[in-house]
Amino acid sequence: MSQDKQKVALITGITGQDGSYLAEFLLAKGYMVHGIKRRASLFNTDRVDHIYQDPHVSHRNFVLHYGDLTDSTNLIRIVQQTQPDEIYNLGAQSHVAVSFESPEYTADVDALGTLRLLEAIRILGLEKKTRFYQASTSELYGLVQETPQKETTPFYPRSPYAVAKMYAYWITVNYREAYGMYACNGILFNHESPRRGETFVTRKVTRGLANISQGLDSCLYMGNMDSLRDWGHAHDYVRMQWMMLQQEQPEDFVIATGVQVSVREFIKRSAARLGISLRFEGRGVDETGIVESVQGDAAPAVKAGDVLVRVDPRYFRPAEVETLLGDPTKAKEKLGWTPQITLDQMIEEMVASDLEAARQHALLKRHGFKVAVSQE
Ligand code: NDP
Ligand code: GDR
Repeated sequence: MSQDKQKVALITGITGQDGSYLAEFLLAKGYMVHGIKRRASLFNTDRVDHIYQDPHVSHRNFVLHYGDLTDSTNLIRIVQQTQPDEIYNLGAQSHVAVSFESPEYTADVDALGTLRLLEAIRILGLEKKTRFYQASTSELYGLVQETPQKETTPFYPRSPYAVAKMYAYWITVNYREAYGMYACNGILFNHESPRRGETFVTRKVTRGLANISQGLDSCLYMGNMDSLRDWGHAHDYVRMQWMMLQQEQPEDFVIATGVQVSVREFIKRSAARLGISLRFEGRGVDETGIVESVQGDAAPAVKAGDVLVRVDPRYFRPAEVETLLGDPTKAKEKLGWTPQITLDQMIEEMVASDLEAARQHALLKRHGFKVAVSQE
């Protein structure tokens, strides 16, 4: 890329899990990276602080702009100023359970936000210059019609989030067909990392168990542990987001590992990384995860017989997506993409990161400082 003109990318949702990994990835490829961050009353750039560049230095290749997917004029102005070669639309109200609480806002951001960005490209006459990536989701399959799910599997969304993302999926396809835009959907199955938001199930589990192991908390309260997911690592998935925009023709791809485990199994494996062996007893709201044994002094605050996991129906969803399993054959065959990080490696990384934080918090607590460990 050194002799070529430097490519410019604009990322919405840059302060989120995927946005932060994608920004790192594009910077390493020599891109000029612009990102949209929301105004908040507290700093909200934790995930990108390590790549932040002081606005007072010249020749920055990482710039953040205040903005919001609900604000058309702001989006048009940022796209006009940055003239991106590639837009990655990762911004969203991305929590499925929260979308039942705030359905209208979710639709505004996740569905209409996508339309606003596509319109910004069109209004500015950038249809032939700017390539567009839409963060579509396995939640589109919802009540699954076929297993495993692939690009041709019919959609059956089961939440306001998924319905909003369905609009975003089709408006992306529609602008590609209607205006010849290079616009495509990555239908990504769940992907996690140590940067995953604390209220998504994997991070809730690794963080919660790490806190319990250090005596900062006593029990993890969970929803539907029968739920089955195909979990990959965000690091592998953002690489694929970029690959999708480097093809001759825009196409939609399923990105998944092809391996499925239950929430319960994820909890067991995470506990095992902390040296805790868990047995699950009961069913439904009576189900508990009981400590069978603890390896050496691996989890100093835990002993055999402790109940570490209980079910709280508060975390059940009005309509649940019980099972998701992706078939990434098209991505493998057409783009040569395969995930490189296994589920167990990812669990190891997430547990290690949360354990380090828990140990620091435990130390602070021992010295009389107040430490917040809430699960939500
Ligand atoms: P996160 O929740 O970690 O990040 C979402 C980002 O969107 C944050 O930067 C957030 O800002 C921003 N955002 C929220 N509302 C607005 C708004 N109104 N205007 C502008 N930005 C907004 O999500 P992930 O990184 O995990 O996911 C990235 C995208 O991929 C999302 O669209 C998600 O729906 C989708 N997706 C995710 C999958 C996953 O398993 N992670 C799987 C499939 C799809 P702030 O930091 O201020 O909250
Ligand atoms: P999901 O992820 O809804 O698949 O959406 P989440 O981690 O929230 O839930 C996965 C499954 O775990 C069950 N579950 C719980 N979930 C949470 N959050 N908290 C709990 O206590 C709990 N107990 C059980 C859920 O019911 C569900 O079945 C994620 C998001 O990143 C979306 O943006 C993305 O589109 C999809 O993945 C693919």
